[in-house]
Amino acid sequence: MEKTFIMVKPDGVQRNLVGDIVSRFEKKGFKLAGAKLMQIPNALAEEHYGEHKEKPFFGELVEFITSGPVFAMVWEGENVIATARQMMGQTKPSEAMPGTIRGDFGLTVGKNVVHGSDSPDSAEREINLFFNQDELVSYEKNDHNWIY
Ligand code: DAT
Ligand code: MG
Repeated sequence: MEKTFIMVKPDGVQRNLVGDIVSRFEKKGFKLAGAKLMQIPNALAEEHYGEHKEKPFFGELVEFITSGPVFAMVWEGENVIATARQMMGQTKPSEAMPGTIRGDFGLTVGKNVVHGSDSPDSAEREINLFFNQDELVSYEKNDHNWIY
């Protein structure tokens, strides 16, 4: 089953949105495969956001994502990568639809509450960056046959 990397950013943790965000993915029917509260070291932040290294906002982005604890998660399910991006909403909260995480909780592009992998390649890369294999749990859930 497909997996994706989702992270509540420091603003989301400070604003007490971890529970709501976890709840949205749970209720949708996705399965949690791993989760941890962590402080991102600078090197990991730079690697995670490596694709944006040349952008003018890179320094600000690294500073923000390392500014406080994040809640890192791996979620599993059919089409979870694309569906999670839909549930997050557009990068700019002003363009994110109501009902999405960013649409409901964000006001600025810098502090947009949540990160989610944007493709199968980045999901694999980001899961491996943030989680060791032994931190991911493979298990069966009783609601499986009510969702699939
Ligand atoms: P996303 O997080 O939706 O995948 P992205 O990969 O383009 O968006 O950018 C990563 C993060 O960088 C984004 O969540 C917020 C920040 N960011 C993007 N564009 C920005 C901009 N123009 N000014 C400031 N921060 C920006
Ligand atoms: Mg991105």
